[in-house]
Amino acid sequence: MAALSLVIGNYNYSSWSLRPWALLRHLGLEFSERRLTLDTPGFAAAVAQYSAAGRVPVLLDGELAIWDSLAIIEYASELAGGRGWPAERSARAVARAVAAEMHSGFAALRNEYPMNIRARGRRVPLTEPLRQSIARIDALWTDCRRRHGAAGPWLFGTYSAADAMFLPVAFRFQTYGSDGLGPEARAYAAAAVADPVIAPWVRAAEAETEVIEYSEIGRPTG
Ligand SMILES: N[C@@H](CCC(=O)N[C@@H](CS)C(=O)NCC(=O)O)C(=O)O
Repeated sequence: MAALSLVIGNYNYSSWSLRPWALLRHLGLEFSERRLTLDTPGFAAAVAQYSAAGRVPVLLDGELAIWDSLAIIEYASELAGGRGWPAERSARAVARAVAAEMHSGFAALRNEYPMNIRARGRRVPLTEPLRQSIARIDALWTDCRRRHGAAGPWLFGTYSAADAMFLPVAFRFQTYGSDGLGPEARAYAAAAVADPVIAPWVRAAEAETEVIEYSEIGRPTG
C-alpha cells in the first residue's frame, strides 16, 4: 500500500484537490486517494479526522497531515528531489510567483466560473472583475509559453507546479468558453485538459453522480 494518501473532494468540483493530485501523478509518486463528498452533512466530520482547517486536499504521510494545496505541492516536490519546479533558479522563482498568484488570487474567476469538469456550453455574464481575471491569465500563460515554449508544451517547458495550479482554470475555459484568451493561451488550455496523465481524474469526474447545485451555473436557457 502507498505510504502517501491524498484526501480529496469530488472529482468534478474540487479544484483545490485536483492541483496536488495532478502534480503527484506527474512526479510519479505513489499515493492512495480518500474521497470525501463536498457539500454533504457528513463532510465536516469526515474532514475533521484529517485536518482542523476543515478543507480538502490533505496529504497524509504516516503521522504527518499537510492541509493546503500549495504546501502539499512543495512537500511532493521535496519528496521527488526538487522535481516539480523548474531547474533554473530564476525560472523557478517566477514559477513560484505564478503558482502563488493562483493560490491567493483570481477570486472573481474562482467564484464566477466554478470548476465543473463534466459541463460544456455554459455561459455566465462577463463581469468586469471576471474580465480582468481572464485578461491576467491570458497575459501570464502567453508570456510563459513565449519564453519557454521551445523547451516543451508546459508553462515553463517541462511540467511544473505552475501547470498543476492552473489546471482547474483550463477546465473552466472548457466549460464556460475561452473568449478573452489569445491563441497561445487557448492552445495551452486545450493541451492541459487533454493531458493523458490526468485522464483518470477526468474519467472519475464523468462517472460521479453527485450534483452541487451552486456549481451548476450557466446552463443554456430556452
Ligand atoms: N487554500 C486551500 C483551499 C481549500 C478549499 O477551499 N477546499 C474546498 C474544496 S475545493 C473545501 O474543502 N471546501 C469545503 C468547505 O469549505 O466546507 C488549499 O489551497 O488547499
